[in-house]
Amino acid sequence: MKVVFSAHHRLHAPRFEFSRGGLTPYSECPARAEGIRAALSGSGWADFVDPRPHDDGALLAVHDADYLDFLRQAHRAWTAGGGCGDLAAATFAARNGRRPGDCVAQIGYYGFDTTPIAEGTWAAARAAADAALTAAELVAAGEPAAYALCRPPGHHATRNQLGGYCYLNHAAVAARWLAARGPTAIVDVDYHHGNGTQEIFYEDGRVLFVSLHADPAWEYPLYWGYADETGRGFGAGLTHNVPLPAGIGDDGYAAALGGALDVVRDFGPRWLVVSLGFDTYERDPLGTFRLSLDGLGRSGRALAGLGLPTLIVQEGGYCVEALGDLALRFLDAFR
Ligand code: OKP
Ligand code: ZN
Repeated sequence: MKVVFSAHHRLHAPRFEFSRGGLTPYSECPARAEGIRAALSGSGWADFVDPRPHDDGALLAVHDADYLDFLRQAHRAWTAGGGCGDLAAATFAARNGRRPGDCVAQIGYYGFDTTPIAEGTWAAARAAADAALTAAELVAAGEPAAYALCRPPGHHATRNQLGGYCYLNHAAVAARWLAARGPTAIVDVDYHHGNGTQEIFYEDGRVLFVSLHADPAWEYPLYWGYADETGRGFGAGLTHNVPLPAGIGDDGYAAALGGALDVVRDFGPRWLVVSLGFDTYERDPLGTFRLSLDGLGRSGRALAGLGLPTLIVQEGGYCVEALGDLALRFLDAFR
């Protein structure tokens, strides 16, 4: 299987996140992608490919130009103004507030939580978007499946806001590119709701968005992901959210995924994009689900069973020592 990976992810290494009223070490760390890369390198079947550089065209089909400009230069402006370390928001723009000029004000305008911008954030996110686009091109050219080992993740990033460790929405950029070549289904199996992806395609009639996730009534991202969010306009009926209870195990999850995949079959897409998170795993430090390694394998087989050309995009998963095994088990189903 083609695996698209860029070492540029290592340039993105924020030191802290704001959590439970204080600073804690950043969970979305470089060791995550390195663990997956190392496991796949030893697999004998992963065929590593460098991302091809793309211009901003495919990004601009998803994100606002002023948001991309902000991401590109924010850390530079922060440092030039005397800031040190990561740039993070402590104040957020009121919904009707103006677009400010200062970088500290802008991160509270271009974000919905305290996700920081580190020195190498833009380079890493840009390389991850290139990885997802390269993998999409491989699938469009006839590969049955391709895996973009993206880091940072992307599914919380909206058209114009960062959040939840995400800056550019790689799955959305690739899905919009594929959707120009035929109807596209996105299945998001990260533990958290993919609010950015949902927002981007909410009125899009060419893209089905189906997400299984922890109930937003008590879990991040907290304000989106309810079952009654179903799309609007051309996209009416093309958003399908399945909030799940804490503690759900392999059998409960498989049943929910089976129902979600029936929705995909009814839509009849030409392409499948999987937003893949391993934070559903029983030992994940952020999650509350109880999926085993075998449960992740079952999810892989169920998704492969759709029989569609498939782009797999890495999102979350924070049990660093298990990520390699989880990726091997899940991806094995697609080759
Ligand atoms: C990203 B992905 C406070 C708790 C909220 C944000 C979780 C982002 C998950 N630190 N943290 O969907 O795996
Ligand atoms: Zn997640």
